[in-house]
Amino acid sequence: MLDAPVATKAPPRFDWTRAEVAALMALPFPELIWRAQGVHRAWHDPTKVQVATLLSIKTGGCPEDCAYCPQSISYETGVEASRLMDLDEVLAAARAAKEGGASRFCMGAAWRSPKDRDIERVAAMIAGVRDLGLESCVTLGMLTDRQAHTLRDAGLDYYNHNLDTAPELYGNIISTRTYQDRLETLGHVRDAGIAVCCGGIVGMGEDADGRAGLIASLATLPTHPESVPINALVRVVGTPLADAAALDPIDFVRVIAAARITMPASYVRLSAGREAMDDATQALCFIAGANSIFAGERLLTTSNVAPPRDAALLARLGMVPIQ
Ligand code: SAM
Ligand code: DTB
Ligand code: SF4
Repeated sequence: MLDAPVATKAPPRFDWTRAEVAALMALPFPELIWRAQGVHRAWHDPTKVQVATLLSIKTGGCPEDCAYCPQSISYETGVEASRLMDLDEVLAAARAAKEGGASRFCMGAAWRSPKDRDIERVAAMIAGVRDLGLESCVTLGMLTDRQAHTLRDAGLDYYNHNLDTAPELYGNIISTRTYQDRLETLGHVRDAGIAVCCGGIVGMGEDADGRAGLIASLATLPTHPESVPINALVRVVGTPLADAAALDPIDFVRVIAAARITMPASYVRLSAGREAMDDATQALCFIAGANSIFAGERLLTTSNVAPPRDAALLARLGMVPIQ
């Protein structure tokens, strides 16, 4: 287990077993980081980080019951439901994100699945974002094959749809859809030729084996997601997971390292939960192979790291955004 070569670009594997991922994650921390660094440096420039900005284009009132989510109608979280934003407002936010240094603009909607008329409106947003010279990503819930093609025709670069947790834990977190539903949408997105952004959330009460199950599920998809967001649960008052025990930061870094090793070509995104992390933990995540972040005052409904703190951290680490 300990004698992996450093900085060789071995072809990605798609046959990771959960036991292998669990064993990787359980390595002595210096050994795990050494392996993750070897893979990271073979595939990526370790000084560069991709910066994406998020906008909630349709907030709250979601009929799904995801136990972590402040936007579900099932929970009293104080998030006010709103309708789909107008094109002009969305493009103004995209322009501001670009001026703030973002290279990708991600739009999220609190839908179980979009209606066809919603897809037409989102397609116009995607085209507008592309015209600004930004990459686009949307997350709209479950898609049909036809809807995925419409989004691709509008120029969509990435679709975000997370597996969220290990297959056997999914039913504890969400009762209104299945793991198989998620896999089907991911298949439609992939078949339409859109790059896949797919990851999960840790710190929802799962154990190390559950975290290994999530990473093994992602790393055994027929093609690795081009982007793998690893979210640390943002514990929102009113959701069933408001009082979940905080995850040990070292265990979080272990998940990042396992994602990096098993999905070498992918962007591994240090996603939600950064605001509650100290700078040293974030630095360890970058060392373990994270090379993408969400920047900006807000995630979707919750707050994010203040931009000056991000700028100061990247400067201290000598890291620069990918343009
Ligand atoms: N409704 C769509 C869906 O679920 O696919 C798109 C929006 S949904 C808010 C996007 C992702 O945000 C979820 O899959 C989940 O991984 C993440 N997320 C939501 N609430 C979160 C929280 N409290 N902490 C961390 N991640 C969260
Ligand atoms: C993802 O994996 N994380 C982002 C993005 N994809 C859409 C969303 C995080 C949301 C955190 C809770 C909120 O702000 O509502
Ligand atoms: Fe709805 Fe997405 Fe939140 Fe689940 S995660 S409640 S599907 S907005």
